[in-house]
Amino acid sequence: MIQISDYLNLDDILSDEHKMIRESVKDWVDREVIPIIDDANQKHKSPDYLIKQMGELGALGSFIPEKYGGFGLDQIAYGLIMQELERGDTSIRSTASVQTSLVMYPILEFGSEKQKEKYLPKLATGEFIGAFGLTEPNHGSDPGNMETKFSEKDDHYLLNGAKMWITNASICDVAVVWAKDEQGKVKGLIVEKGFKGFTTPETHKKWSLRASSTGELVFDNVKVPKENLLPNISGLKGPMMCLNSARYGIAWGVLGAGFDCFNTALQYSLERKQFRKPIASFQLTQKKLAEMLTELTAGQLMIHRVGQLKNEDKATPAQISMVKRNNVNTALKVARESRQVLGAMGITGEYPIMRHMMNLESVITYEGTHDIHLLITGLDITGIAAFK
Ligand code: TGC
Ligand code: FAD
Repeated sequence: MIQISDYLNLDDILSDEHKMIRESVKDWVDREVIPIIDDANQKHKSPDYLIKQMGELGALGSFIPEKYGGFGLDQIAYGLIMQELERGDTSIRSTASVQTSLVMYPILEFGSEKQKEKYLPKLATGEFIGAFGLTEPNHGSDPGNMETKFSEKDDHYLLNGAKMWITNASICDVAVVWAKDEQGKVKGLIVEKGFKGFTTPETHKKWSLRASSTGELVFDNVKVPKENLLPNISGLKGPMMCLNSARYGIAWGVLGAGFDCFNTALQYSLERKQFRKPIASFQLTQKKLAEMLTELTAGQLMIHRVGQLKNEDKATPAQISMVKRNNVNTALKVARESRQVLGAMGITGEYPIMRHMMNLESVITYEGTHDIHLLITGLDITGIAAFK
């Protein structure tokens, strides 16, 4: 079977450790994810039992220091893990993204020593499942206007409000929740399953990310112990710093989905005959295949470079926005083109393309929409914010 996923020999600039990590995640995805994932999507059911296996694999908290149960790997390794997971399904990568970049990262960066010791090791093994609450029913692209708030009361805080579209809401043990204090400053709180007044209704009937659980986080006078406030951050830059890390991982991840679509289309086009010839022999099919591989390869080059910058702590939020936007858009276009190459077969669960395509319709919206990322690039170029 022909598989092209490294046209410019980027493997030459990876270390042996990078390649070994990628191969072990790839083997796990082939063994545990591929055989069950179409059924999970068809049945709209998240395969939660895989989360502990991801912990054993090192896919949760890959760049978190070993002393907190993480694996101390670099940013390229994190990206390669995301790429292989999303080759399996976006829902699997989403869980690893949220756990690593949106839950473990803020606890590591902004948490107290006690919080790090309490939560990080259990999040790394998958014993705890995490969620990240920023988006609200009335505030998606403009989280700065959030309405969820907390006030001080004796030895605790009282939290009120609601978050919506939250990955793993209904199965989470801990949620990092962003809310405004009495002075209107955005702060992070760790809310645990079982706190009175904290409910997590599931969102049903999605046509995208059907193997991922999505829901709400609802806070009705929830008493949050004062020790659960993240002490070392104040302001919207807290959640935005988490998003920089998650958006970076997404820009790698979607290439996994994109290459899976491309390789499926390539293989099918070599085997499928019409007019007594393989459809791969027609110029219009070759145009599709050549353009898909060119765009995916350009995306790989971009994210490898941003990964190098990130390893040196030099990647800017705007550079990450550019590559998130570009690579998600590329993967989605590749999925749509690949679907056409397969004709009617492309709409079935026999092949992964339609599933990836539907998933990528979420990815182009979450973690900042396609247009918001364009406006972030526009702001970086001109110095003028066009989104307000
Ligand atoms: P603005 O006035 O520009 O900034 C407010 C403060 O935040 C700082 N900041 C950043 N800091 C670090 N990294 C970034 N990327 C930052 N962006 C902004 C900024 O410097 C400022 O700091 P300070 O100290 O001066 O106060 O904020 P704004 O209200 O104008 O909004 C800007 C905008 C639109 C770019 C931003 O809010 C945005 O990116 N909106 C999109 C929202 C979003 O991405 N939501 C994602 C929710 S989580 C999710 O989708 C998870 S999906 C998970 C999965 O399943 O994989
Ligand atoms: P809106 O902000 O209402 O935008 C609607 C449209 O208006 C978009 O096209 C947008 O680009 C456009 N628009 C908005 N403002 C402007 C402007 N100034 N200029 C030009 N156009 C503009 N959030 C979390 O906090 N945690 C999660 O775990 C999480 N998981 C998610 C999982 C899934 C499956 C999905 C679909 C979403 C998830 N989200 C999560 C929410 C996601 O981050 C938001 O959906 C996203 O930020 C966009 O917000 P919105 O849907 O409210 O769209």
